Amino acid sequence: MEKRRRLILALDVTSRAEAKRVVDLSKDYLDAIKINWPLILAAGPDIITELAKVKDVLCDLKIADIPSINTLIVDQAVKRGASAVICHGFVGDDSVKACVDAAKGQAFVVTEMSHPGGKQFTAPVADKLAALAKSSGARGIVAPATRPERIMDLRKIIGKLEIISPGVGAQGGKASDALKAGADYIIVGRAIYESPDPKAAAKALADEVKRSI
Ligand code: 3DU
Repeated sequence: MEKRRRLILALDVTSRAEAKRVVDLSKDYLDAIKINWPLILAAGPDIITELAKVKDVLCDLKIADIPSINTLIVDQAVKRGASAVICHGFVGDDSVKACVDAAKGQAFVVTEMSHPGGKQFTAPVADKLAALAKSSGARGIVAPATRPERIMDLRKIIGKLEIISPGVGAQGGKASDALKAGADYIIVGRAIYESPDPKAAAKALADEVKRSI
């Protein structure tokens, strides 16, 4: 995943045709495409391979199982062309290590989640989850654009690891705030794919990124 445009599209649409439409319109402004269960279940896992021909694909499966199953899940994603995966850390260091090993280091660990409920269980242990990402050899963490002050806190724990940050747009976070707080990439879904003009929406975000870094 190159680090040029700093924008990752969260492609949470539920048809192959819509996925293709949004990607065609926005691809010039993206470093990667993040896909999650809605699109994988709707279009089938080969969508990973198809999208990987256009951009790096980050598989946001929020993997949270025992180590042996985590390995199987990541192997399947990588076999289909995923460049990186996202896993949960609350399942413990052995489970995270299984993801990191299977992804050859290209794994991101979820810390404090960006939605209001993220404060309930993930926020109190987010610092530990970030430390776990670091000790496991993960590439980085997922941290909330809705709470830029937490991005700053978590950065102190992870050092040079990367921060990818969802919560911009539909969830109320601002790209510029997240980037200024130390995020390496912003993750944006609805603000692009639900826009009447996804190309203009992606360009506006790309312009905001340029002004913020
Ligand atoms: O709110 P948006 O439509 O921009 O989508 C956000 C994406 O980021 C979505 O795919 C969701 O699964 C993911 N995500 C969060 O929103 C919050 C997290 O803490 C972690 C991932």
